Order: sequence, then structure tokens, then C-alpha cells
Amino acid sequence: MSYHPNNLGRRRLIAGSAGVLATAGLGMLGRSAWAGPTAELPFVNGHRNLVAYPEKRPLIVLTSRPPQLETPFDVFNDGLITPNDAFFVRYHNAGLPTSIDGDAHVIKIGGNAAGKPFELTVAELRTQFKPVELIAVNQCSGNSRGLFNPRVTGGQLANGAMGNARWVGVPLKDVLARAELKDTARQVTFNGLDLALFGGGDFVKSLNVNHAMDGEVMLAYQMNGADIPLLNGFPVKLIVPGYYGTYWVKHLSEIEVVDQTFEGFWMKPAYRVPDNDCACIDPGTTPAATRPIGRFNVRSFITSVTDGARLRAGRPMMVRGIAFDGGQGIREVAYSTDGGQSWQGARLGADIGRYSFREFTFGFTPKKGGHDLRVRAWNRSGQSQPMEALWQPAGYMRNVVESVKVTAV
Ligand SMILES: Nc1nc2c(c(=O)[nH]1)N[C@H]1C(S)=C(S)[C@@H](COP(=O)(O)O)O[C@H]1N2
Ligand SMILES: [Mo]
Repeated sequence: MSYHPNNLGRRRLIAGSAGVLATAGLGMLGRSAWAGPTAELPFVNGHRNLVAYPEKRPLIVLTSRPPQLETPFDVFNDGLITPNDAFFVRYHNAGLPTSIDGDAHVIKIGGNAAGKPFELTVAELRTQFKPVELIAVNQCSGNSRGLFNPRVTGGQLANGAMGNARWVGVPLKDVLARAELKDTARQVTFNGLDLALFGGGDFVKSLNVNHAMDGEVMLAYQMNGADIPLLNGFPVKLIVPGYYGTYWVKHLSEIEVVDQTFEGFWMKPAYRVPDNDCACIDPGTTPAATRPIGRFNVRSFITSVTDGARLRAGRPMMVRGIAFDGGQGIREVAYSTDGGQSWQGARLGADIGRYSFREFTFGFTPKKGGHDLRVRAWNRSGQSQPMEALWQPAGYMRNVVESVKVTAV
């Protein structure tokens, strides 16, 4: 049986036999059976292969088993919403589900602090609850890790492990209400269908119960008006607005309300940051204490001009980019064309939600010679981006003011 990129009802079947993915790995399939156009893309760390996986256009392959795919950065100049087929993919474990019936898929809700455990199919999730819609950025904690200096281990990502989508689903709060939480409830844990085949532990994440009940955390079953692509978590994915992607559990199958702080491997020791204001340390030192990674810090990127570009001297141009933060919303973006010596205000585009990318533009007429373009954003509580890169051992949370060097000829 072959793979069909179009809707098969609500079923996703990406391999003829369930064993194919497990034995061959998605990456191999991406390259052989379903290889789309492949190409090479210049990358800050050298060249990376572009490969088309199921339901995806050619994306930058970091690892094929498990699949880790990065969005080529020019996609972010096409619009504020990241198309489903261009959205980055990140998995920790190789045991991906290969066939899921999207309507019959069951989410189990229980745990020692749930008074009334129950099960819910995705069909019931769609029909028995009132849907909500939210535009929100998903960004991997390690987005831009490959730019760390000194270098750190882990996926050597450039800036494409992020994306902005319109999510439709049901507030987690409404689903948890049916479970009749006990007073002892402290955290809620989330597990998906993918399995650890080679150790490392099943990927399970947790949120404090008040966060889980905030009304914004969502069980999404739609992404940009379509079913969520399999590699992004079909048929249901946890949306944690403003928080790093690690909490956005895919193929969600188990929710447990528990009376303790959950400390499974992917909460501790993994995905923690130094417990201080900058979430950073000096290279070579050890943090005094750590905490689970939380909200996005403020970031901004020029998208219409790439580092190393050659521009036409004397010709007026419009420079465009995007900014976002952990949910306060972007208040201001400033730009510099002289490496940060002088700054002016950029024009902000429409506000389509405080968890979304926000567009900015500014006019620039380059004189002959080199220019160092920089942008810096502030959110509504005055938080901004550092001028010098901060460092931490896991390569999380880079948000330095980036430099785009161009030459006008
Ligand atoms: N089931 C499952 N969900 C997961 C993960 C995973 O390995 N398994 N990785 C998380 C991490 S670290 C990130 S960055 C996001 C990436 O979401 P995406 O692949 O849809 O872009 O998924 C999160 N949800
Ligand atoms: Mo991530």
C-alpha cells in the first residue's frame, strides 16, 4: 500500500505494514519510497540535505531516526502562518505510530488525583465539547542551538525549529472537568503514542494543575484548517500557548492527574534551564539549581534578507521580519542598519494574537558597501533580547539580537 498525501477520511497510514517504519526508519522511507525533490541548502554549520517526508515539502533533515526536520528559513517570509507541509518536526524516540484512526483514537484520562477516570475518542472530543481557536507559535527549546558559541551537543538547528499555526481544539480545562479533580491534584502528565525503542524512556511531560486548567491549554485536532499532519501529532496534540514545544505532546493518548510533581526523565534531568533570571551560565560552570523550561523569551528575525545577501546600492527596499514572545504580545521592534550603533522604530503589522508571530517592516536604502542589519523586539511587559548571546549547556532559549550582514553593490 502506498502513502496518500491527501485525506483518507481521518485515517493516517504512512506505511503499508506497521513494521516498515520500525525496521527501516522514516528517514529511509523519505529517501527511497517517497522521496520527493531533494536538494542541498546552505546552512550556518555547513550544508544540510532537504528531504520530503510524508505530508511534507522538502525540509532540512537533522536526523532521520527519529525524524528531526527543520523549516528552511525563507518559509517565514511567505506569511505569518507556517504551512502544515513546511512545519518543523521533532521526535525523541524512534517508535513512531504508523497507522492511526483519527476518529477512533482514544485518550485515557485518569491518575491518582482524578476522581472519575474516563476515556474519550477524538470523535467525541470533536462533538461533545465546544471548540476554540487560537493562533500560536510552537518553538523547540533548542531552536538555534547550532549557533551557540561555545558549541553544545544536540541537534545543530539554525532558526527554523519554530512555526506559527491556527489551532482548533478543546480547552484542556473542559476535558479535565469531567475527571472531577481531587483537592490533592498537583500536576497533569501527558503521554503520546510514540515509544522509546532503544531506551531513553517514553516521552512524558507535565504541567502544574493550575496551568493545565488555565483555559488556554488546548487539545487541538486541527492545524491551519486541516487535520494535523501525522508527523506533527495527528490526531490530537497538546497546545501550550507561549511555552516551548517540548510540552506540546503529539498523538496524545494518556492524561494523568497526579498528586505529586512528576519527575520522569523528560522533566528531570531533561528540558531544564538554570534557575536564574537569564536561564544562563558562564561556559564551563555548573548551574546552582535548575527548573523546567517554561515560556518563550522575546525573539525577532529579519526574514526578507538573508545573511551574506548582495543588495542593489541606492535602491530603496522594504525589509520585513517577524517577532514573538511567550504571550505578553510584541509592543515594539527597533532596527539598526549600522551594527547596533543607532536604532529606529520599525512599523508593526496587524496584531493577530499575542501568541502569534507579529510582522514588522522598515524601509532601507543601502549605500554602497557593507551593512550590519539588526532587529530587537520588546514585549508588553518590557522584556527584550540581549545584545550579546547568553549561554547554557543544553543550547536552549537563544534570543540574542541577530546580525544580518549584507553588501550593497
Ligand atoms: N509524542 C511526542 N510529542 C512531542 C515530542 C515527542 O518526542 N513525542 N517532542 C516535543 C518537542 S521537544 C517539540 S519541539 C515538539 C515539536 O512539535 P512538532 O514536531 O509538531 O513541530 O513536539 C513535542 N511533542
Ligand atoms: Mo523541542
